[in-house]
Amino acid sequence: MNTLLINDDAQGVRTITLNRPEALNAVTEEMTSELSAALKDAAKTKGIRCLVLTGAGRAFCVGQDLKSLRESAEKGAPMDFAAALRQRYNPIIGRLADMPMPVLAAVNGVAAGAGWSLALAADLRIASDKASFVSAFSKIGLIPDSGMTQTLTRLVGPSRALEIAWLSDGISAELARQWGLVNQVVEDARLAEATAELSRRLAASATRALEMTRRAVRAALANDLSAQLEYEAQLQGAAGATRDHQEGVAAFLAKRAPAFTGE
Ligand code: LHQ
Repeated sequence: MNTLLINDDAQGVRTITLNRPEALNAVTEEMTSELSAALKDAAKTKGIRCLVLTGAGRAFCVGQDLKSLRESAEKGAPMDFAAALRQRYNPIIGRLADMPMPVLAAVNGVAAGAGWSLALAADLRIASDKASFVSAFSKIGLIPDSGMTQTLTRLVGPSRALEIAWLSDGISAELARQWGLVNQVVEDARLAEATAELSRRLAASATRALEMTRRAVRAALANDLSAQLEYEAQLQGAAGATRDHQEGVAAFLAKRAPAFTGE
């Protein structure tokens, strides 16, 4: 992996670090291909119970590398945007949304363009107080992509989503927290520690129930009440058949901490 660093800890947390700090982790073809492969691998590797996505250096990720975009145009092979999204960016967003474990974005610095879309595709976001968020697309005559028109709209509603997208003003970590765009803001020096704390807590949980909870919460945005009640019944049928459910009940009755295994 040239553009990513991948690290596993003993608690079941895998951290994928976007690693082109000299270019603020701008996204290249190599990065989308490596990230796609890394997500595929994380999804099928037993024992990974929380995935953390973060960036090396002062940025989280600034989206498509505009320098490489211009270079391809100058070489007479301009990027086909629709194809780039369909073949490279969208599969990454789809994979992130369907990971079998919680996905946490640890936003260490600026997140712009599709870099912000990546953070929005995570389940939860923890941000350094030095992080900031900027849609940026409008400044180069594009529309928000890589899921942002949906993820952003669902978090803040259509009017604020349009304000953010049209104006592309930088949003501080604290304002992002107030608007529900990030779950936690911590002092920059504490980001690694706070991320480890939260990700390990998630990794120690009943992983399959967390994944099914995500499915239910997502479905709730589209379902009416009776469809949602039925979906909950189906998912609870599956959750009730897990080993972790047995362990949770046994631990409760024995007044001890549960030892969930993710099964
Ligand atoms: C960059 C970039 C960058 C290259 C900063 N590329 N060098 C995908 C495919 C198909 C179709 C289209 O859509 C997409 C998805 C997309 O993501 S499109 C949106 C792409 N991203 C942007 O438009 C963000 C552009 N960058 C910015 O607005 C600012 O740089 C931000 C707000 C991120 C950071 O601002 P500052 O902290 O003030 O830093 P800076 O602007 O001074 O940038 C530092 C360097 O990083 C600078 O290079 P230099 O050689 O002068 O030091 C920038 O050119 C470079 N850089 N973003 N995306």
